[in-house]
Amino acid sequence: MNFKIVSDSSSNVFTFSGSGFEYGTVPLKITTSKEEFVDTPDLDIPRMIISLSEEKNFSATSCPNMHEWYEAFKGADNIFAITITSSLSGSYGSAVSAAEEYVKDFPNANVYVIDSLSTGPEMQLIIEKLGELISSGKTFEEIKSEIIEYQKHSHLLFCLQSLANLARNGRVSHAAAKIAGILGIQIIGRASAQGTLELAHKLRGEKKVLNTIFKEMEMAGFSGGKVRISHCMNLAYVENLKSIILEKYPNCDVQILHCGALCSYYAERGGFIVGFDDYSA
Ligand code: X90
Repeated sequence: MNFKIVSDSSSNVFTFSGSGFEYGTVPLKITTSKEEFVDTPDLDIPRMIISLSEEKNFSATSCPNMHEWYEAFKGADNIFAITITSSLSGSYGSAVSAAEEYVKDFPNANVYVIDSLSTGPEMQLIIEKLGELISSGKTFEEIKSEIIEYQKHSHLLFCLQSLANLARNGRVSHAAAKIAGILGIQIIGRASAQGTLELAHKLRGEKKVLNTIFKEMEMAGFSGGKVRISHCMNLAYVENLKSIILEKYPNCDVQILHCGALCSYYAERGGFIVGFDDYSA
């Protein structure tokens, strides 16, 4: 029983270890008229952000293809693959095609592809849960049904200062992006149950923004469960969110990560993403 967890790089999780499994990522890519950025852990994100701010003409992203997923599966016979929401990317489709090929070539292998219906830190929660389940010695089928159950209890909120790259790539409307472009306005939104991007508030001022996020978390059922936050060059701000959470739930497990390239590109400088589950601490 040789387990592997493979995620696309939108999870922002590039290294992960535990007993009984291997971990790997497949990168998404960001392309400008001058350069291609491959979302690997050694990529210099601040340099990419600066280069993007100088790029006036063109930028786009692309998801891993089937062969890249297939390569990442190699060597394992019990594979859990996890992708960014299929409503915004072709990553899930590529992973499913790779899984079909893989089980044709290795008939004893099991591959389950999870559509996270989300991205970033909610994927991180799912990866961590998979790690726990594998380490505890459960079977492939048991893990599969427990992870489907866990997904009903995990959530994602985001806070962005610009929607320009989301609009440029057709993921939100230009009208919404215009509002976000007003100086000081921050947009709070969530991943819907269907895995689509849902805009909820436009606000100004750190205190109001952070309190609104915390209120949204509680409205979604948060009561001191696990929290994972990914940010694009905005550590001080998300440290303050962490403090607000810990004030009410002192034992809460809150961890902060940097966004990788894909999430940095779409969240843009100052943006951050919050994943949490609705279990109690
Ligand atoms: O296949 C591709 O080229 C990737 C396209 C990804 C598009 C959107 C990524 C958004 C990342 C923004 C906030 C979180 C939104 C979550 C919605 C489900 C980060």
